[in-house]
Amino acid sequence: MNIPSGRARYRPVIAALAVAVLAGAGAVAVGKAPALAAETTLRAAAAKAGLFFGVAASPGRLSSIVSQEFGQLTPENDMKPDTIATSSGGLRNTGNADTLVNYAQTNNMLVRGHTLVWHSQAGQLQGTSQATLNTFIGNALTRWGSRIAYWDVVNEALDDNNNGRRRTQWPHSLSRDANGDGDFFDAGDTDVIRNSFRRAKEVVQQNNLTTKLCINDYDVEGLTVSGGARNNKAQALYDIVRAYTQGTERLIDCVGFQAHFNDNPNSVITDDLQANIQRFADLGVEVHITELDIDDDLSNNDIGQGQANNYRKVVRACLNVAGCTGITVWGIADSESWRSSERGLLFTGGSGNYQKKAAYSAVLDELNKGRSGGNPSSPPVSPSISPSASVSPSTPTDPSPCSATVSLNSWTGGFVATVRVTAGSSSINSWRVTAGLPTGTAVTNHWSAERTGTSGTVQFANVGYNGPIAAGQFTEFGFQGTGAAAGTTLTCTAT
Ligand code: 9MR
Repeated sequence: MNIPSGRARYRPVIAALAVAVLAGAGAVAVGKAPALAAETTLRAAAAKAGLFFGVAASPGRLSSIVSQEFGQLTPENDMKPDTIATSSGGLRNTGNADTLVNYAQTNNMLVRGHTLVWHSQAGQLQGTSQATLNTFIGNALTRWGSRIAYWDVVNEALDDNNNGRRRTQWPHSLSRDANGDGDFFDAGDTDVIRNSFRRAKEVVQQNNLTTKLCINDYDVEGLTVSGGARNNKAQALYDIVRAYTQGTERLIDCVGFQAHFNDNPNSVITDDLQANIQRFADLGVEVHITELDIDDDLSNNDIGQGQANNYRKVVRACLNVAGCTGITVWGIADSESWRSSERGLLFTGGSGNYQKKAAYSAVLDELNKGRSGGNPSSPPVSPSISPSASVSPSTPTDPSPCSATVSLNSWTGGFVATVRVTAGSSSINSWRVTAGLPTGTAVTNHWSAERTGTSGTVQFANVGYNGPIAAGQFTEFGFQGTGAAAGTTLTCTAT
């Protein structure tokens, strides 16, 4: 993926809207995709839909269900600094972490490392310097290398109560806001988030690792909180991710929404979950639901259909955004959860003897519907709340082989465009999107496509992995530019 770059500071403003969709001409569509049989495990259904479905676990919970049902593993506690870090940033006591990584490798599961820089469970690192944190980051990253697909480099950096501020306790006390303007991005500012990601990125590059570097937090899932007020914590996270992905440095590869949903007003499931996932994905990062559990209070103490419907909403919101590439539940069974009284997981039972809940069946069913198997669970985003525009409804017009729609994330003088290419009633092998840009608008960067041209008529063609699209399915690519993109026309052709 090419890296959007070139913007150091933003003034997020809204912009808008989808632009014209012109179905393509002159292309020959090829054979219909066969009807697909439903998968019978979460792991297989998710893989078919193009994402992972994982679970948090510890060595004592590695019963056969783990590798059967889940394609990804997060150590629930065994990679936290209080377990594995020495006071000088070395490693100790890595046995449980090794067990989990080995198990995952044996069973072809992805691993999410959790977590490097965190105010909680810091153990011997509590109060230490950035230099020692950097030493620890280097040691932890190289200990497991590319066997860890994703690392939570920074966890829970933002304050509670929807105040939109960062935490002030260590390690955030290492940050300095020199001019007091409320951000930590200016020349002269020190930022423990930036510095930790810089160190992690350096280690990844020096060691040729494929590990992706994530920032993870809770109560950041919706654009709004209960009652409709803006989710300031989500906005603060968005500002951080934007600053460290769209500027000259691309430090952050992925964003984790913990998704511990409960009846705290800042922790409910809002209808704009999908739109919030989308705006992060529009920055070119992968979005993951990392610690999912859903309090039965959110369905009137119902762990039957009520809770199942809540799970459906969350899974559907992720599936509807191509950049949402994984969902992890925070444990197997209610009784073994950190919040067992909330009965928020997919299984009852325990100790290796588990029974599927209605929520399990709902998740499996939703995953089996695939990426475009359901309607968006959210209405269009209100511009007063989010700088992101919603994806316009895709309206493939048969017999055209494909169609293209765009969603824009714009600010004064620039934009990021996410283009969705949807196959018509037949599958396609390759596609080409011709964009007619308004005068004065130029493309500065693009990803997940080949590009010819910079301004005026610009051609985008699929890269190797995203050319084939099954009937009715879609893929997405993106580009960044200067000027304004509203009024851009798109034409899609396919073979
Ligand atoms: O589930 C974890 C629980 O077993 C630990 O006692 C707890 C200690 O802080 O951490 C729990 O996991 C947390 C995760 O690491 C970060 N996000 C919130 C999770 C639930 O508290």
